[in-house]
Amino acid sequence: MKTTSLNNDFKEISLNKILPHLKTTTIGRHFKYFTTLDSTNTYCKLLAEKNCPEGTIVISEEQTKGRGTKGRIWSSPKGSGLWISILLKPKITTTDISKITLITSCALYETFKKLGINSQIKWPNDMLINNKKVCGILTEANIKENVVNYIILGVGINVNVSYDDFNDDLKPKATSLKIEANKEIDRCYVLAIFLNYLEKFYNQMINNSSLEYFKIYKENSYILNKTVNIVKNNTVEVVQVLDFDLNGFILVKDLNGIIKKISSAEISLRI
Ligand code: BT5
Repeated sequence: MKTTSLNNDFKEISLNKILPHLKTTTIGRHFKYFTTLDSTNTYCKLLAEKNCPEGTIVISEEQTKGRGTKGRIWSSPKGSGLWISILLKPKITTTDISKITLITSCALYETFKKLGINSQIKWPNDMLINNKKVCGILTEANIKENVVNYIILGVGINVNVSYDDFNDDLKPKATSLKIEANKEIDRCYVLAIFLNYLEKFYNQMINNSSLEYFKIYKENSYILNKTVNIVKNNTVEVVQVLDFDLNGFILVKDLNGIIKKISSAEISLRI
């Protein structure tokens, strides 16, 4: 771990404050900490190419080029969020990649619940509190010959981000744990609890031992049974969300009563 002394007014993330709460055997056991990075996902990919072990976590106090999906920007102000990437090497096929995002949502849901905060899972990769986005997930897979080589799981959690830290575009639609709980939250504790749940659901997923996570996913979905707009190639269609499957598809019914399966890769969702 890089031990840089910071002259800032935030409490920096340190392994010493994480370890007392961390119960995992693999995830988070190799820890790379930075004060600034362009993107933790980009750096984690370099580590993956150098054959770093599964569970390696990259954390940065700020990101200068934090990324969302589809080339979008992820705002990552200094010292107030958890901007992290985790290297995973599951033995899964490409059809199972979206399960990683699914279990991550459930781990985040359980983490926030433990803090006394009720959240909702917005398919495919957002967490909401009181209808505002608190967290985003960016799952990037390296695939060779249809087999998953490794996955970089990027997670951005607005922990102590203040309202004023959000730009005008984000102010109406983003929130943080601090805003919702009305108090400063210990980032190290949040991180450890999240990694504990993540490893639990990850093991359930790769061992096929339980579908507990899928139950949590459905019970706390923001879009299940709702009418939503799906945007595809600049056309908007109104549909009702009927169900999810484990491979990241939603089952929807259109206005003509026709039922179809849709993947997040094909569309954007508007509610
Ligand atoms: C996501 O994309 O939500 C995935 C975000 C993943 C960020 C993590 S941080 C660590 C790791 N390293 C990275 O470089 N990335 C990952 P998407 O669903 O495409 O949402 C992007 C949209 O969310 C933006 O277009 C904004 O509207 C909104 N947004 C940006 N920053 C936000 C923030 N801090 N809080 C809430 N919403 C935000």
